[in-house]
Formats: sequence, C-alpha cells, structure tokens
Amino acid sequence: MDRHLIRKDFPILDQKVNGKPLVYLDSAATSQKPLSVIEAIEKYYREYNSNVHRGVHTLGSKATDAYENAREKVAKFINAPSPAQIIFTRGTTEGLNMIAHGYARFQVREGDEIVITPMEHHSNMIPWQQIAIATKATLKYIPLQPDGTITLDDIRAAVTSHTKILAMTHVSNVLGTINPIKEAAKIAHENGAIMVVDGAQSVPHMPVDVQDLDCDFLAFSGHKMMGPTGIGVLYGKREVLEKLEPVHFGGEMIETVELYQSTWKEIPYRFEGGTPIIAGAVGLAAAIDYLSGIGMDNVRKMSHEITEYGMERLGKVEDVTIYGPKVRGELITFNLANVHPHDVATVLDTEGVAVRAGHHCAQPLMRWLDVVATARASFYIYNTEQDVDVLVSALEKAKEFFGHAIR
Ligand code: 7TS
Repeated sequence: MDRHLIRKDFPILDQKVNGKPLVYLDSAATSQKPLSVIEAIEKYYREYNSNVHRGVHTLGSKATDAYENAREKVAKFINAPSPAQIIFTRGTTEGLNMIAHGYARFQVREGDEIVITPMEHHSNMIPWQQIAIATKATLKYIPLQPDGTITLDDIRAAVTSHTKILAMTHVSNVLGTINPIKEAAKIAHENGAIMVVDGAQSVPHMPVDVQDLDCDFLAFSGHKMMGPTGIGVLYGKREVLEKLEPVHFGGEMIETVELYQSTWKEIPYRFEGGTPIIAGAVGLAAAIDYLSGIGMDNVRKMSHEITEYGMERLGKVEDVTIYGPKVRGELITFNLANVHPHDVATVLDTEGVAVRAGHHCAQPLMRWLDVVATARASFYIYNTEQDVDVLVSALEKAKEFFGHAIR
C-alpha cells in the first residue's frame, strides 16, 4: 500500500497551515476522514434522508436498510456473533457510561469490587468512581510497572472473588501500552467478574475480535477510525445485554407504553432511545469499508512502521523524554525539558505540525508520570516518514526558541 496514494483519499491533508504544509499528528484525538466517508454522508442527506424504523415510505425503508446494514458491518468488523449485539452510541464515553449506569448500578453491591488501571482515560475511570460511590463498592487499581505496562501477576492479585467488573483500556491513549485483554478476560471470568474493554484506541488500528478476546463489553468511537463524530459502538455478549437496563428512555425503544409503566423493545433497539444517529452510522459503515479495503493487518503494519520510525527519530532528539513502553500503539507522548507542552505545541503549529498537548483526559496518569501535561504525536496510515522528519525539525526549532529554558 502506498501512503502517498492513501493520502489522496483525505482531502483535508492537502492544505497549508500557517503557510506550511499540514502535518496532522493528532489522529488519537480524532482521525481524518476519507472522501468515501464524506460522500456517503452527503449521499444520505441528498438522496434518502429519512427517519428509520417508522414510516412505510420508500425513503424511510432506504434509510432503515442503510442503518441496519451499518450494524451488520460493525458486527462483522469485530466478529460479533450477531448484529443484535451491536448498539449504536455517541461514542466510547457514552458506551462506558451505559455499562456503568445500566449494568453495574444494578449488579454491583456494597462489598463488591470494581478493578481498573491508573492508565484509564477519564471516560473509563469516572463512571466507575460514580458507581463505587453510589453502591459503596470498592474501586481498586492494578499498579503500573515503571514502563507503564501491567503484569498478569498484578491483575491476578487485584481481581478476587469479590470483583464484579474488570475494566481496562485495550491501548492507552497516553502511554501507548497494549494491554493483555484476552488474558485479563480469562482472569476476570475465573473470578466470576465481567471484562469491560475500552477499545477507543485499538479498534481503529488493529484487528479486534470480540470472540477471541472473550470480553463481555467493548466500547469504541467512530471518529477515531475514519468515521464521523457523534457515532460509536457498544458491543456486549448476549448474557450481559439481557441484564443491561436502558438508560435513554423515550421514543423508538419501547414495545408498549401505559400511563404508569412501559415495556421495552428487543435488544439492541431498547438501548437506542430517540431518533438514532443515522448519518453517523452511514458514515461509520463507509469508514469500515475503507479500512477493510486496506485490511486491518495492513493498517496495523502501516501505522506501526511510522510509529517505529518516530520512536527512532524522536528518541535521538536531546532533551526530549518519551513516556511509555517500547512495544506500543500508534502514538508517542513526550516532553521537551523545562518547556510546557502547550508552548511546544504552539511552536510546532507555526510549522504546520498538529500535535496534542495537555493531560489527555488522564490526570491520574499525569500525576503518576510526575508531569503536569505532555505533548503527543499520534499516527495513522496517511502519515509518512516525511511527517516525522518535519516534526523532528520543528522540535529542533522549538529547542532553539526555548533554549534558555532547556539549558
Ligand atoms: N478512551 C480512550 C482510550 C480514549 O483515547 C478516548 C478519547 C476515549 C475513551 C473517549 O472517546 P470519545 O470518543 O467518547 O471522546 N481520547 C482522546 C484523546 O486521547 N485525545 O482526544 C480524545
């Protein structure tokens, strides 16, 4: 696969920022979208925009077919046994909150444990804090190794017969750590707990097979995998979906409504209250077609090559500290000595280089790293070695600019 050909599919990349060619290194925050995704959404609005599952008119049927076709595509993409196990959400955050408030709130009691890690994005931390507070359950953390990984022994030590939920990110959005989800799920199940996986940073970059991982829930976002914002996915095993209570009550999700009580539709419709995110699902389906056309093994390989090259080049820049393990997902989090990452990112931006700076929605992890914030370059298949070279020379410029602080 030729990166330069792939780049042509992403019209946004062909522009100048501050007079310099754009170098987009913020795909972990949100990826860019290929033309096919943009066109699929436009086609929906131009040709068959209509509400789904309601009217009997032709446009309504077309929209319903497209929406349900998207559900089937997602199911195949993550090897879910059935499309009924795919719930469309607004994104990872909503999916994780649905598990917390629709499942954990009813299944977890005082004395039970919820086990997570300190590397979680706030979206996979705060919902569990809230549930622990509400149910008087204990929230426990698996400790991190100095390189930002976790060991199976530490997972085994943290998960006990009191554990109801083990929740973990597949790939850390800060450290890049790839967690041993399959082994963690086994440990969870041996102890009678369920395994919740935050797939926000893994599903876009690697083949993810929910049956192979044997996870109970998996949440991810469309916008990080070339789809539009506002659409995400919550996958669940049948058994846990049967126990999941809806959290969005209203239209579309009901079977019958009486004055004082109501009954719900079958799974997954009972979890999709209100007019669903139809254009989002159409866009996500096109994104899955695009990624599948390249093949997820190729996607992983291509992003990985650039990340490796980035590690090699950035690793040689004096006064730059890189955080996280050697084996990692497609991002590099770093700091320039004595310079606030916001200042670094501002100088990089003047060179056309877009990186993210801040706490990356992982404040406890920033404290563990003993930093207030970091810069982060994140990669996807449209990035080239030249992008990394521009990043490195822009960093050298930043070093010159802030030279007095560094020395
Ligand atoms: N979990 C992880 C691991 C993430 O990286 C993110 C978003 C989320 C959950 C939340 O996803 P959302 O689509 O619901 O917002 N991470 C980032 C990031 O690293 N920079 O911007 C958003």
